[in-house]
Amino acid sequence: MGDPLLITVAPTGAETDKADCPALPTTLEELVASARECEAAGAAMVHVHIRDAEHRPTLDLGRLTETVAALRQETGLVVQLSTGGSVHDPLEDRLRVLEAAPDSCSLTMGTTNFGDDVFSNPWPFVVELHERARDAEVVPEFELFDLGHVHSLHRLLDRHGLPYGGRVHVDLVMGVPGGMPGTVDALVAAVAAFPDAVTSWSATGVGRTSLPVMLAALAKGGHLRVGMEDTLTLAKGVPVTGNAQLVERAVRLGELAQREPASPADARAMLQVRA
Ligand code: KMH
Ligand code: ZN
Repeated sequence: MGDPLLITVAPTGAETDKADCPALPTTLEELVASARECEAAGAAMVHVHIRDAEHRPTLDLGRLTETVAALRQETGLVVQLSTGGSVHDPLEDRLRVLEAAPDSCSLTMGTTNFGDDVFSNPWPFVVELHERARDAEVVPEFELFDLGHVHSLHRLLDRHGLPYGGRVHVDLVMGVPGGMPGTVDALVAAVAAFPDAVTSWSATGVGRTSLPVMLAALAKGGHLRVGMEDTLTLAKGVPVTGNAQLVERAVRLGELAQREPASPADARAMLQVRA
């Protein structure tokens, strides 16, 4: 067997409307239930976006804090809060996500076109988030949407040092319209250009790029992120009915690649999250 396979589940995201996808976990109860199912299926980390009472994306600090507490109470998963939020969230609100004291936070390495929108990550914001996360002892997951973001990661680590815990975990988010494509070639190019400081990485392919990106990541020895934030169909015309389905598929692919799912304890050690 190869190294344990870290499976991160991103169950909700900020882009899909509940009305269009009733199975999307948008309430706290639905999120916790989905996270429990995903942990049982083999996930070790959860990447969290939350919604308000009308199922709209929110970065409300009270709700975020309550969500972290509930996920800690009901699961053993490493809890990663999104600092990306939705494309409409102000930068200051995104920085304040750290005050909810998650184990981990996402940290996107630059601005990218995002469909018809712009996902804004100006350099001073990236640096501020990196430094605030280190001060708060929160382990970042560096989100790379584009090949240029790989080089921004070099620049960040060279000029501003390693994150809390000393490990550098990266997630390639591929196939977003406006970012790098979800192809084997793009994945190989990104991994080849990683800074030496990178200690672990995962990949996620949005939409129909989900499967090719998973297969390429496994072939390159990476980890996987799956979930309804990124993928709403299992195949053309076959809707996902719940996040655990996507985790189960990742586990099956991992087993074919001779990788057993990492436990949450394995993930905590791998990422060096705060005890
Ligand atoms: N919702 C996207 C605009 C992250 O979570 O950090 C940003 C996103 C990345 O999902
Ligand atoms: Zn996200």
